[in-house]
Amino acid sequence: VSSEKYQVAIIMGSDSDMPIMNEAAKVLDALDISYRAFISSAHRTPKKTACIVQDAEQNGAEVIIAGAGLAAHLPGVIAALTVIPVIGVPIKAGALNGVDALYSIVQMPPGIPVATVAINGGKNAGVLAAQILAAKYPVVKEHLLRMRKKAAEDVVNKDVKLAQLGMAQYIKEMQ
Ligand code: RP5
Repeated sequence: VSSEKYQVAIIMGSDSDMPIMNEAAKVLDALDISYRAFISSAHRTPKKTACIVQDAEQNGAEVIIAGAGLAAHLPGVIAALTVIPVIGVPIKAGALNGVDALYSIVQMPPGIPVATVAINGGKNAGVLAAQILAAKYPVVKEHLLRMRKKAAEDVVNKDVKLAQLGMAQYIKEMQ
């Protein structure tokens, strides 16, 4: 157990999950939210997973983002060990392309929820974690509102560009 405080724990089942989980980390970085990232597997290192949850509790984590692929039990096992809200990210891997992980993560028994985002939905996991924190931290809420405004402006600007260029030229410029 470390002693550095952080607001969010990001836990992934394998380093192969990292590119997707990094999308969550990027959102937290952009919103100035502190986090610590871990690799641990519900199946391969169950005891280490329990120690990481203990680390998160002791160091003040207020949200946990957990991602795994295949028979993805990591988010559910973590949720069983704590009442810190857990956001689950089903990772696309293997023959079933993430549908196995989605079902494993979303179909939790009553009483032990995991807030499940889309397959490979790392970015939304970061945004949802921030929204949970925004209920307590006004500065996070301000950052989120600014991010939403920018996303809306981007759509408006794209529509203006489409009106100016027409579709054929717009697509050419996208390539
Ligand atoms: C899961 O198995 C991991 O979360 C990962 O998505 C998948 C494959 O793991 P590796 O074989 O790449 O380590 O436990």
